[in-house]
Amino acid sequence: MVTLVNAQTHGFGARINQIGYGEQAKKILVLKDAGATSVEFKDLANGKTVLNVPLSAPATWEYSGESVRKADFSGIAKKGIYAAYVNGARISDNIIVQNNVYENVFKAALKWFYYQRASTALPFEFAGKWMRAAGHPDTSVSFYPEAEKPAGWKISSPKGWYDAGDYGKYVVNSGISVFTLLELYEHFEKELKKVSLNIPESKSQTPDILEEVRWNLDWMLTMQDPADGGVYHKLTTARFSGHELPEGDLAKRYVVMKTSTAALNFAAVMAQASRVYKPFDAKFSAKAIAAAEKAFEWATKNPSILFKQPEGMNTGPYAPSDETVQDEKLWAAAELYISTKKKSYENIIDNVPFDGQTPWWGNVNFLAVYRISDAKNGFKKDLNKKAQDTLIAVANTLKDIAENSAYGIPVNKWNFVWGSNSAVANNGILLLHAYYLTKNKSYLDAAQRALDYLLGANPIDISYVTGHGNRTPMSPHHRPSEGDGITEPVPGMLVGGPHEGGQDVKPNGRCENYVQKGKPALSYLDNDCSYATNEVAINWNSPLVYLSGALHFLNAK
Ligand code: G3I
Ligand code: 9MR
Repeated sequence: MVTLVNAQTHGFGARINQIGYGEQAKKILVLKDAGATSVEFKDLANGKTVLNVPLSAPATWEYSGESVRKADFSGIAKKGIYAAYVNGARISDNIIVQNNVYENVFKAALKWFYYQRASTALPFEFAGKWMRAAGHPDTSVSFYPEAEKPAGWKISSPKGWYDAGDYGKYVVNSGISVFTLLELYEHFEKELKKVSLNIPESKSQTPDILEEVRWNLDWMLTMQDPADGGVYHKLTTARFSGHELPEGDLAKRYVVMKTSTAALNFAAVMAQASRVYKPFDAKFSAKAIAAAEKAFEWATKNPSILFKQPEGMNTGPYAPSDETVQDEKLWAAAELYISTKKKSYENIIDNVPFDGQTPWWGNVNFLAVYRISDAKNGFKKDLNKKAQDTLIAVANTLKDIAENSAYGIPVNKWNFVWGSNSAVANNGILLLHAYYLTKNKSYLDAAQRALDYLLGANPIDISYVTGHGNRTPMSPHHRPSEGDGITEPVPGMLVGGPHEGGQDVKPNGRCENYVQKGKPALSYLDNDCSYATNEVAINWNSPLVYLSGALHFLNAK
């Protein structure tokens, strides 16, 4: 009788999805090349060999420099726990095959947004041992720099999610983060109506995912100036705080300049929210679309106000160097057209090209492609066709990489930036959109490989999600996890992931130099000093929620 092996402090060598696989999922094992040419899989319940498959010829993965071989064990399609062997020696952790295997990691990733709530205590009943006192009421927020406003100028801007490992609240990053969570609801409404997160609002008639997102939407609404519809870019302290808990961070907080990017991200998600929340709160729905149109109008009058960090402030900019607002304008116009059917919004889309960049906070063009490519949104046939062609063209590039690269992961060289794990997750979401459009399982299989990478099939041999996997990040750059005196970090957080920018490596600084030049996939450090590879963020967790949630629901179909 083979003893079931529990999680080891070290892996067995094979790179697999440490959470497991749905029964019909594509299953790929990656192994550093040591000459083996085949792999045996055993059912750990009875020690019987269930599959023997060949290993591919060795190939070098350009992002880690490793020479590896792949084995496709999709032939194992029966619920169970398995392990892989080469020449009789075990080479893999437990391989779990079961259709609901992603339920826990999906719910933990989504519940994490509750742990990010500002302006409220998180009681034990809902937060367990990561309970904490309230911080940042944000009911009396100044303007930065104060000299630009009348003496005593204040606004009340409570609630919202802390952006990341810091306590700032940022409208631009809220854009793609809120979109992604609400789009998951739009795509799996029936399933999500049954998902309880054990949050204070769980007893309401509104689905928990919508209750959680509402916490941030309510805050976003307070960031709009009722006088002119403009939207403040962020709400933060002047400088990043120390590593105390929210209750201990008492520095003055400010809103700063209105920007075109904030207004357009705001307009897009408020237009989306007006549709999604209408069956549950018609008043909020009406408020959201009015706010959306007002913000879009402000941005039309103020088309190129880009964020500029004020003197003396060092918190997040969310303003890439190559900033344009063309992508935000396209996305906002698309959402507003779907909500209002006003031709004026659709006409804007006629003149804005679709680009092929997978969406991130600095380029949301592809969010418009998702919308316009979906025939049920009612865009003109030529726009719908152009968007579908763009979606399939980019998806084919990613699918080709997943099918033919050494590790078989849909990732490009330019994805290895700060927050690279979110780029992989967003590549997976793009592939799922192509699957929805074509029903071609090869896109689903490629999306599976994106989740496999995040959950263990990577050169670091860890699951990048705290508390979910056999080996996971233990020291993320996340102030509540650093300051709460609890060894285990808050669970369900996707860390930023490897890249070779090394922005957190300073001479005599706390971060050892973890960068391996030319090997971005190896340039990662599980240490809270590394905000460039080991922080957490709402725009990183939201695509993890989408990818793990969608595959969870699709596995059940
Ligand atoms: O767009 C360029 C690309 O063209 C170029 O090839 C690439 C490599 O040089 O750089 C790209 O710009 C990078 C940009 O992210 C987009 O990837 C910048 O170098 C990089 O500095 C920038 O990092 C951002 C970081 O803040 C610093 O501003 C991250 O995306 C962003 O996620 C992160 O966000 C922070 C918030 O400011 C504060 N809260 C925590 C949060 C997560 O760390
Ligand atoms: O904690 C901050 C993190 O959220 C940001 O992503 C990062 C880069 O902007 O900055 C972190 O704050 C550090 C600051 O930049 C430099 N002094 C140390 C701060 C805490 O690590």
